[in-house]
Amino acid sequence: MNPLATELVRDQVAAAVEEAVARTPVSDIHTHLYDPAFGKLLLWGIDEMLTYHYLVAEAFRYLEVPFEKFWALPKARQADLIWEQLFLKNSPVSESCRGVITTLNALGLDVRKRDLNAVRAWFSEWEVADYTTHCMELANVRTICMTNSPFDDDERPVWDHGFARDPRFTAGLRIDPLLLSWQSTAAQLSRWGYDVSGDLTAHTISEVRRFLRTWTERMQPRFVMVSLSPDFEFPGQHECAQLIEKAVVPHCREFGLPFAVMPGVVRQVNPELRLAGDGLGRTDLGALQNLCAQFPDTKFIATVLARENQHELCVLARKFRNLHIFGCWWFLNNPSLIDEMTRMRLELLGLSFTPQHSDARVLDQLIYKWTHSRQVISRVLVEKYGDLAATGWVPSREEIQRDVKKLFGGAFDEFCALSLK
Ligand code: FIX
Ligand code: ZN
Repeated sequence: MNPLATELVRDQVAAAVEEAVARTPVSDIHTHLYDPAFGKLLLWGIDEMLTYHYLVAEAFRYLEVPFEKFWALPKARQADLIWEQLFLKNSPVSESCRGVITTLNALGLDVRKRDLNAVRAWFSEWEVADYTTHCMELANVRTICMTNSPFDDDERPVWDHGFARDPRFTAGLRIDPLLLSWQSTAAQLSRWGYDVSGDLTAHTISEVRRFLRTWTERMQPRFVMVSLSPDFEFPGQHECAQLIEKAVVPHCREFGLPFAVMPGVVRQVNPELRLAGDGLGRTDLGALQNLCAQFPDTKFIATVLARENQHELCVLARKFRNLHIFGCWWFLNNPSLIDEMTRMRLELLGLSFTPQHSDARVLDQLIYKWTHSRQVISRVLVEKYGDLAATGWVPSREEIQRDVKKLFGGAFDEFCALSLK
């Protein structure tokens, strides 16, 4: 093709990609949001956005208030302090701060005024049910996967009591305490009527499986999920590895559910920051490789927290069709890193991965997390399709739409439906 024709084709391809990325609804496969039936557990509104733990960590870069004094304040006063430091005294250029502004702007608020009380007044007019639909429409999110823990004392009673499910919210059965602090969890399971002992005897394992079965039947989750520290080992004699091998993997196989692993988090590096106090470390992905190799008929989905692990994670996914990788998790959810990771994943895995999840903890964050991610994903795809088009393989609008659907949930659904027999 001559250079002018190439340029024209690139423009057409770019327009088709931008349209497909903007218009394709996304299935958000990992969030900390809740079906509105969970009441106060579904966080939303300006004060929740401002006190998001990402912003708390950033505010303490500037704040001179002692930690205990900050935590003793009512949420609105904490939000005032964060607003003052991160938005008024400094420009909100960080990704989390920009996110608040993107969200307010998309909601139609005039951010130029920098008037927090006017923003609060606007939010006070909303009912949560309508607002949920409004945010999902603005973010163009089709389904939201929750993080559901039977060990959460606020959440468990809602499941015990039962509720009419909102079909837009799917569940993810989260089991960190079971795998990461077995001794105290065993005591908890005993109190709930499971006949378990501290030792992982065959009987205890069968009771753990009964626990997993009960909660799987109750929640109907899309997967069973755990976050892991960077030094997680598999196989091993440690309780975590033993429980994975003897209870979780067989359970996932029985129910045809993927086991979602999220290695790399170092919890409570600075406990004074509470939820904002977690850090990260580089994981030895040999453990994940062993899981995939030892259980070829079990599905694993993975997102890993350290940037340094991303290339080897892609290579691992090339080796194991029972591994699906997803998202740019937490400290990776920044445009420069989403760009780098999405590029690398497309180059190594084609369309067989899920580029992003939101990890939203506050409903409104769906808007910015997906707006920002869509911008980056679109930019990377424009380049990739443009390079293809230059060879003469010009992707049609339909092909682009098909591919974007895969990236926004289709590939994940296909992976879940895949037969590994
Ligand atoms: O473990 C997780 O699912 C993490 O995403 C959270 O614990 C973390 O606090 C978070 O919100 C990250 O985005
Ligand atoms: Zn999360």
